[in-house]
Amino acid sequence: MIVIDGKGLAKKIKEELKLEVDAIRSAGGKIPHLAAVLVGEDPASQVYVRNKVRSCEQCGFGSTLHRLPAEATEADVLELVDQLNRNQEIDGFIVQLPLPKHINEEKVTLAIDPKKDVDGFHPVNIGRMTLGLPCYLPATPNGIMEMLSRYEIETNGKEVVVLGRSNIVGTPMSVLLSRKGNPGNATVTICHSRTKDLEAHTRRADILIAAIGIPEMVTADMVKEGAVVIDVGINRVDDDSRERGYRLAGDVDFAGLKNKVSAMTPVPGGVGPMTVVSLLMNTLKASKGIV
Ligand code: L34
Repeated sequence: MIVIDGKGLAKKIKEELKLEVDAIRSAGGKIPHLAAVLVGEDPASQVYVRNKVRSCEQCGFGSTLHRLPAEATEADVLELVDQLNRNQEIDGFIVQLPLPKHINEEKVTLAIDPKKDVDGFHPVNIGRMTLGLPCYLPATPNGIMEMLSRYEIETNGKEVVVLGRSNIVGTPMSVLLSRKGNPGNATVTICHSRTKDLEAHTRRADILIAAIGIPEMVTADMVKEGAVVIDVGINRVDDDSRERGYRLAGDVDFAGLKNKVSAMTPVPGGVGPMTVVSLLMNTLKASKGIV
C-alpha cells in the first residue's frame, strides 16, 4: 500500500511557491499577502490558522492574523471584512470557520469580495467553479485534486464515492471530480446520512473520499480490494494516554484498511497540509490578479 504523503507533498509545493515568490521579489512585483480572521478560541481552528500563517512565512508570503474575541459581534466581523475588502495590500483573506453561534456564517461569507475570497466559499466562486470558469477553488477539494494529480492516480472513468455533502468538501469535491478534465471525468456518487445501504455504494468505489466527521467509521468490510482512500476527517478522540488528552483520528480505520487498499492518506499528515498549501496557491493567484 502506498501512503499518500500529504505533508511531504505540501512541503515540496511550498518550496515551489517560495521559488516563485523569490522571482517576483527580484522582479519588483507584488508579494502575495494573505490575511486570516480568527474569532474566538476554538482549539482546532487555532492550530489550523497557525499552520496557515506559518506556511505563508515559509514561502515568503506576507500574512496578517486578525484575532477577535469570542464575544465579538456580527457587526464587528463584518466591519473587519469590509476593511480587508478595501485594503489594497491584502490580496486575499479568509474568515476561519466555524464562527461562534451568534454570528451568521452565510452573511459573513457573502460580505467577502469574491476577488479576495481565496477560500472559494462565496457563491460567485462556487458558481464559477460549477461552470468551469476561472475562480478560486475551495482549499480542501483543490488540495485533494492536486494530490491525485501529483500521485498520478487515474480518475478518468473511475467510480468515485464521496461520503459527506458539506459545502466546503463533499459538494465541491463531487463537482471537480465529475467535470471534464484531469483529474476529473469520474462517475461520482455522493453519500450522506440518508443514504440507504451505504456499504453497497462504498464497496463499488475505485476511489473513496471520506468527509463525514465520524472517527474511523470507514472499516475494511466497506471498501473494495485495491481502492484508493482519501481521508478528510480530522477528529479529536479522547485519549488519556496522551499528554494533551486526545489523539487525532480520521474518518477511516487506517490500520484496518492498510492491507486491503492500494493507496491511502494518513491523518494527520494527509489532506490537512494540502488544504493549507492550496490556500497559498489561491493567494498567489490573487496577487497576480488571475481571478
Ligand atoms: N474558512 N474555515 C475556512 N477555510 C478553511 O479552509 C477551513 N478549513 C477546515 C475548517 N475550517 C475552515 C481548514 O483550514 C479544515 N481546515 C484545516 C486546515 C489545516 C489542517 C486541517 C484542517 C491541518 O493543518 N492539519 C494537520 C495538522 C492537524 C493538527 O495537528 O490538529 C494535519 O496533518 O492534518
